[in-house]
Amino acid sequence: MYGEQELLRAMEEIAKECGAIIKGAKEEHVAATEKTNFRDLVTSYDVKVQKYAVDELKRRFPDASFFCEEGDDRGNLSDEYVFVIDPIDGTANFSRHMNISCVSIGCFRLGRPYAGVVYDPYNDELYSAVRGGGARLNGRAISVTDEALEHTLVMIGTSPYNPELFDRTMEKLGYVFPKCLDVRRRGAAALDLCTVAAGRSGLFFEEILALWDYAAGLVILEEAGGEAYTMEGDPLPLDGRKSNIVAGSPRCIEESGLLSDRFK
Ligand code: 2AM
Ligand code: CA
Repeated sequence: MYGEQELLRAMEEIAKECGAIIKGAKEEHVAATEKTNFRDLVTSYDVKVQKYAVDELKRRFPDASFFCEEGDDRGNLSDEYVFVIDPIDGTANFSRHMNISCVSIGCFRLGRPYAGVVYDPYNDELYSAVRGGGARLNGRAISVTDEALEHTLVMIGTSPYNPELFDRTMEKLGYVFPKCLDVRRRGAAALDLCTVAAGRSGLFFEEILALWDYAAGLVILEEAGGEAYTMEGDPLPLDGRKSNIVAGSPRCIEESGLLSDRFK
């Protein structure tokens, strides 16, 4: 068993190093290669950052398993410790120098999300949480907003790899837009979850995400008093299946009506 603070500090240090690698690519031309389709991208930096994170975590926690976006490092999620890693969340942004990307490192313990660290190198913002210990942004405690939905910004994702889901996204967007301050679409789901956790946005939804997109952000969000569900109102799957997501403060989720029968 690893100490909770030892684990969290290591994840934070490694995420910051990963962030330095991501930010260091700023001036270079970063070629993107297509994976499953023309919107599903990988760059040499995704691979490089993931290798750094995995090597460093393996060195410090030799018994841990891994479940990572790039390559086929998909360990058994019910192992005692499993690091769930998205080396660059927001790869399309990264390859276009949009400066809206982050590294996301989650840790499952015996099949449950246990700790999470998300680092945004462009704003030097480090989000972290361990189960039961609250959520922090650069060391300061954060919590979801208690404002009404109409006073909050709503983050959305457009599930670019699955264009067949676009109409559903637009339907929900059309339903929520009149009820909120405005809508934002940034293209980095882990960062969107943390933005909700920090109270900067009240709600986030997207039609399809992978475990590595939400493993870390889920712990941070829940430790900040937020909630996340599938669009059917169930807990998010923790077995590696992709899922849709509605995440927010309890009040904003309720006021959005996204979990009502209308969308079932
Ligand atoms: P990525 O940048 O790591 O690929 C964009 O809508 C956001 O959702 C990004 O965080 C992107 O992750 C993720 N995303 C979009 N479509 C996805 C899919 N089909 N599977 C997994 N993640 C997806
Ligand atoms: Ca990614």
